[in-house]
Amino acid sequence: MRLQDSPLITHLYTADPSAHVFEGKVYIYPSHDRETDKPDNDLGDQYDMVDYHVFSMDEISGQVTDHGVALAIADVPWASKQLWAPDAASKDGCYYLYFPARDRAGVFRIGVAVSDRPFGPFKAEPEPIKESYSIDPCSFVDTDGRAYLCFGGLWGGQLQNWRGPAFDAAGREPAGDEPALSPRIAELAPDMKSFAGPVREIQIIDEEGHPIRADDHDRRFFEAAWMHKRDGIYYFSYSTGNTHFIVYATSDNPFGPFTYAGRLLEPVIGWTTHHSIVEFKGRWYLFHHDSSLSGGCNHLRCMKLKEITYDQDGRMQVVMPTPAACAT
Ligand code: FUB
Repeated sequence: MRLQDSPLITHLYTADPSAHVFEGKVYIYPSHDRETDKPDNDLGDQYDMVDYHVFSMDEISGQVTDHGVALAIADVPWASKQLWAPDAASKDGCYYLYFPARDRAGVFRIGVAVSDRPFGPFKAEPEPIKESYSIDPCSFVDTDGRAYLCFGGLWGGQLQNWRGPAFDAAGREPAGDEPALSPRIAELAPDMKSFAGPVREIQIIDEEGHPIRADDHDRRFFEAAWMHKRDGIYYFSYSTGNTHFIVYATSDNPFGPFTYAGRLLEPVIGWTTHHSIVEFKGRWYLFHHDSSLSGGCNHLRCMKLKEITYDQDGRMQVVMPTPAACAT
């Protein structure tokens, strides 16, 4: 079976799909894009989302069920605007939705909301996760049961404002041969609602062990962190932002360092690119988005699905689908 290159759903605009297998189904936790009159700028004001829907599939290529609004910004006591890319995790029969939003001071923080069902509705905690900041949370539960939250994103995602212990409104990206900004990781406490340890930087290095440079735009981290594990190898994948690639790096430790390993996805229609990787029934899949459904509007995106294969050395390759009209 070759997957079709068509949007998973067309009745809503959706982006940043984080996929997980819960209770034998694939659940997808995307951003819910909407029309807005906000200006399209490098800070991402046009990504002015106000709620999340959760989707599920019993089978890959099967029907996609929309479970409706799982969380609305009006029900998040600390948030002011911009519900950006979320993720979810499960532990002991509870489900945790991790999401970034700007607080009342305009600073991105990461919140958590809880439900006893994978599709919600979720109830938000009254405050964001202490010591969290920036955007694009990715939860990763290891085979030993320890759970982690990776996060971070440049420009509108404000990672450049966190080069010290506090938010610095004048913070700038490093430049030239300085090390690029690193994504962040913290271990989650047993309650899944707080950090058990300090926020650490995930170092991404090249084949020679040098940190990826700030001016290496084809390989440096920008946003859209995702972590998964296969055959004992930790894979950390991410968007390179203004060069629009999804790339990945590997390590033997979730804290890194991760060695750059290659490119997964070429630029798609639209400025942003963001993905997740999940195993379902023995096969691996890439969920991602592009802006094809809106004819290329950057902030009106649609979720798509592709298969991933691994070679004998664990290198990943995305199987590009046949055009929709020809797919069998
Ligand atoms: O959807 C809003 C933002 O766009 C996400 O947080 C980024 O990863 C980018 O996809």
